[in-house]
Amino acid sequence: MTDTLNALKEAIIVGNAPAAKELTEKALGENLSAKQILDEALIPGMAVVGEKFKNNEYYVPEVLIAARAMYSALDILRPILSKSEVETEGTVVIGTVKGDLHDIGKNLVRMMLEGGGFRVIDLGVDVAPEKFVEAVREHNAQIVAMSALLTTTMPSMKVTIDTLKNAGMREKVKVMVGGAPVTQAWADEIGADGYAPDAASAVDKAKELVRVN
Ligand code: B1M
Repeated sequence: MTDTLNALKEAIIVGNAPAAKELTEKALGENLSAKQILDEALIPGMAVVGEKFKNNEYYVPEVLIAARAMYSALDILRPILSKSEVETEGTVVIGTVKGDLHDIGKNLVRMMLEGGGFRVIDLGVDVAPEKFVEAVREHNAQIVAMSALLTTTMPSMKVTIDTLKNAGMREKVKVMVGGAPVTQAWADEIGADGYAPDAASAVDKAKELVRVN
């Protein structure tokens, strides 16, 4: 890893937003790709924050400050990651499920999907099953993408699938799920069409799903 990426990772860990912004610009100036900056500095930085939170070295305020630093870097990378050179692959409705306020991973997936050529309708966080269904109908989406970070909110994914079924729309849309506690086994159990462990593979999975539509 380069010195700049190392320093950027550190800026995320300590929650220094101005430094994160400056170092992201510096890394781009050194011709590092947006994806490399994301994969080698931002995501590993947030992973350290997660570990510290888990070990009670960090509490909620420190985590929020780190997340703010991550966003100040992401704001710079977003237009680059989202720059699409291909025709729209399809429309994806994305959101974090009901009861869940975590959105950093979901936002990364959204950005990568946009970068991969999808039109993305982002419903935000704490999205009720009915809202997903409404948005799929309104935007004629090919994929509904749900993120969950809490084991307690994962069941809302299944409720959303059931709500799609009850609305007679299950056959019209592919369902993709992800988030730290989500697994392929969970996706199979609830009858989702696809699972992706990270933002980059979410794009591959979404492309695969629209191809078999
Ligand atoms: Co929360 N939190 N949190 N938190 N938080 C976790 C998730 C936790 C694992 C921490 C811990 O205890 N070790 C734990 C969950 C335990 C569990 O259920 N098993 C937890 C808890 C308990 C809580 C609260 C209940 C704490 C409390 O209040 N007591 C509370 C719940 C609030 C709520 O949602 N109702 C809470 C609150 C918060 C903050 C608000 C402080 C903040 C969120 C800020 C925000 O998102 N705007 C926060 C954070 C930041 C975390 C940790 C530290 C980091 C999460 C993160 O952003 N990771 C997290 C610990 C951890 O994960 N190590 C933790 C970085 C992000 C890039 O990764 O989101 O996994 P991730 O996304 C990845 C992949 O999962 C995947 O791609 C992404 C990029 O590669 N992916 C998908 C994600 N969605 C996808 C969808 C796809 C495909 C792939 O297809 C549709």
